[in-house]
Amino acid sequence: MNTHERQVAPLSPEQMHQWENDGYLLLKGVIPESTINGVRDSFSCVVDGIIRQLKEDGIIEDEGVELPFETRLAQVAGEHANRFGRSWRNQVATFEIFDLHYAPLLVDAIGQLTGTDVIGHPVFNARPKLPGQQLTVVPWHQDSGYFGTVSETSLIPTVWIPLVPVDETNGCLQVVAGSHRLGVVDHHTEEREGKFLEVMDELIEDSRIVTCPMEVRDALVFHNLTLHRSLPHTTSEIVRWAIDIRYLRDGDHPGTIYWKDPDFKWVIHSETQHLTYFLEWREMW
Ligand SMILES: O=C(O)CCC(=O)C(=O)O
Repeated sequence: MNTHERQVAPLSPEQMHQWENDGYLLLKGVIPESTINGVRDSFSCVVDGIIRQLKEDGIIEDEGVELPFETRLAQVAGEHANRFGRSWRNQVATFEIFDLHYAPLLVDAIGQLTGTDVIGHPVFNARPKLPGQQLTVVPWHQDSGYFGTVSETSLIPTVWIPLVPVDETNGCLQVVAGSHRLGVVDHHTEEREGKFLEVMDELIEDSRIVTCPMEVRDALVFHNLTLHRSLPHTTSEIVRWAIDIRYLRDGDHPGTIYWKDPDFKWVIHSETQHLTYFLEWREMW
């Protein structure tokens, strides 16, 4: 299938109702396996680079080339992985990540949620969360906390996609159902190692917290105003690999994070607008 074609698989009235009421939606099995494998390959290249660097610096000896993607970064780099940041973007601005945004069932769902042509947003993050690592434990926040108050009226759906099965023991996400109706709330920088933005605990309504265990190929879609966090990774040597990507309702303001050319528009699906080529997208990094 051409990457710009899509099947039409509408969300059910119940799913639309859940999106409007709760500000999130768990879509089961919507990412093709081949697409997931492409994303893993992109991340694997970064892991290769990190491990090569640690070897050159004399920090490790064995590069663990025989180890699987799921465990290699934790087993070989361990705590030295912190040096390479809490998430990655430019390092993984590859065709495979571009292509992930075109997963047909996801594009259908986003088109239905926004009610417009499907437009991509410049923010995505590769998120390796290592066992026992504090740096990557993300506290309660709204993505609009990062995008500024201008995003209060914009719709910028986030799609969070794990590359390994996740649950409450290895860093799955939690959302606060209905919190997208709060508007943009105050955020401050946390004291902990990650230095992420966080909101005051008083804003979290315990009875509305939903824990989201997920399988590989699932996608969690949430509103840019929905409060969410990721839990600590307390088990096994498997890295909690995930990626979050974003879309934009056509015509809305993307918030305070722009493309290199602020007039650039990443058109993913449209009957009338020019569809963006990979090389046009790549030039914006
Ligand atoms: O992957 C994580 O640990 C956190 C993800 C997140 O907070 C986000 O995508 O906004």
